[in-house]
Amino acid sequence: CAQDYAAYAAQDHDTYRRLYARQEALLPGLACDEFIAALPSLGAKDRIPRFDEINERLHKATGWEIVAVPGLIPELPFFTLLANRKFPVTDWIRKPEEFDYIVEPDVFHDLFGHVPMLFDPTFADYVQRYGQGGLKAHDLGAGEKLARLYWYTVEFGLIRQPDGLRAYGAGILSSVGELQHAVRSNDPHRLPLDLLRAMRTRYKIDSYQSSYFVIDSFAQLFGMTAPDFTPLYERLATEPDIEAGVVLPGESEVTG
Ligand code: HBI
Ligand code: FE
Repeated sequence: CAQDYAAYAAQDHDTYRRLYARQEALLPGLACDEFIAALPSLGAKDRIPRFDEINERLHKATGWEIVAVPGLIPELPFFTLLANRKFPVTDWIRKPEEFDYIVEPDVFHDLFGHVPMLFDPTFADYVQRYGQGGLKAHDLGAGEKLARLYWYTVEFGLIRQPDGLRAYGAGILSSVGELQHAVRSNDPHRLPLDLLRAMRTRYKIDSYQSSYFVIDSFAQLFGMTAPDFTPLYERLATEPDIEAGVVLPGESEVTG
C-alpha cells in the first residue's frame, strides 16, 4: 500500500517526535557506528517522515527502498520483498498509551530500528541475501528455522567493535530498556554467531532476549551466509531446539 500521509494526526507526529528524541539520546556507546552515522538519513525528527523522501536517499545509497505495509505480512511476500531490496515498513504508529512498548512493529520500530542499517552496503547485501535464502527455505519448509536467524541478527544482533560491544539489531535499537540490557547487562548470554546454533535457538517475542549472538563485522555476517543452507537444514532436522538463555557445555561466551 502507499503511505497515507494525510491520515496521520498531529498526535501521531508528536508520538514519533517523542519516541525519536528519547531513543536518539540513548544511542552513544550502545548503538553501532554504522547505525549512528546513518540515522540522520531518516530526515525529519519532529514528524513521521515521508517514505518517498527516505527512498530518494536510500535508493541512492544501496538500491533499497521501503514500502508501506499494514503490519506483519506472511512469510512468502516478506521474503520476496527482501529479495527485491524492498523493506516492508508498517505505516501506522502506536497510540500514546503504548508509548513504552508495543508487541507488533509500528512505523517507529521499522523506520528507526531497521532503515538506518539498510544504508550500510554490506548489511544491505546481507538482508537481500537473507530474502533470497528465505524463498528457498520456504520451499523446503524451513522458514521457521530461518526466521530465527533473522531474529538473532536483523532484529537482535550485536557486533563487536574495537571499543566494545554495540547493537545493530532493530529490536534492540528501537527499545529503551533492551538497549542497555543487550549491550551492558550481565544477565543475558552472548555467543559468537554460528548459523546452526542460532537456527536451533528458540526466542520469545514479548520479553528481553536471554540470548544474543555477536558478529565481528557485517562482512563476516555476509560471508557466513554465502553457502547454500540445504545441508544446514538437513542437520537441523536431526538436532533438538535449544531454549533461549541456555549455554551448552563447552560454549564460550562473548564478554565484549
Ligand atoms: N512482516 N511487515 C513485516 N515485518 C517483518 O519484520 C516480518 C514480517 N513477516 C514475517 C517476518 N518478519 C518474520 O517471520 C521473518 O523472519 C520471516
Ligand atoms: Fe523488526
